[in-house]
Amino acid sequence: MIPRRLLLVNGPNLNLLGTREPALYGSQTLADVEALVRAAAAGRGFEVEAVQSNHEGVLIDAIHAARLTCAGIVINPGGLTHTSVVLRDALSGVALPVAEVHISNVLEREAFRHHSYVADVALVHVIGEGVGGYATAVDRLIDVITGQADG
Ligand code: CA2
Repeated sequence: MIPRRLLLVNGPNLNLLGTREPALYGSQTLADVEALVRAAAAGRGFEVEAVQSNHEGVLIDAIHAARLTCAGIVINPGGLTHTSVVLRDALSGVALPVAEVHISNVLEREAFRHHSYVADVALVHVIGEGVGGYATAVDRLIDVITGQADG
């Protein structure tokens, strides 16, 4: 039986959401993001466990712990997107379906943000849709988990 639970992972600096840089990241807080994700998941009968950390190892431990308790992972790795082989290895190691989310459109920003170490281990990518993109990612990930995805 697949657990009806998702892990939501937010990487470094995303605890600052809603406090600075509203033009890039909007005015909603991390608590707002977590509430949005819980509501989107609840609408599909899923619970959410949420973690945000500024420490790579904390994120990796949470991903490993999800292996037996969650059916999928929604992750905004923050700046680790562009730097972290170890985060990518953790995601690929647990072999759960992954949705990668970016609030801003990284493809229209600096060149160093164009490459994602997570992109090819994720099945769902939602980029540049603002905070609302997390809800889209939840829906599309649950489609994958429940076998409703059309590819
Ligand atoms: O667009 C995204 O969601 C990013 O993952 C956000 C990261 C950035 O390094 C990625 O390239 C794209 C940065 C998160 C920092 O969040 C802040 C929020 C408010 C104020 C300051 C930082």
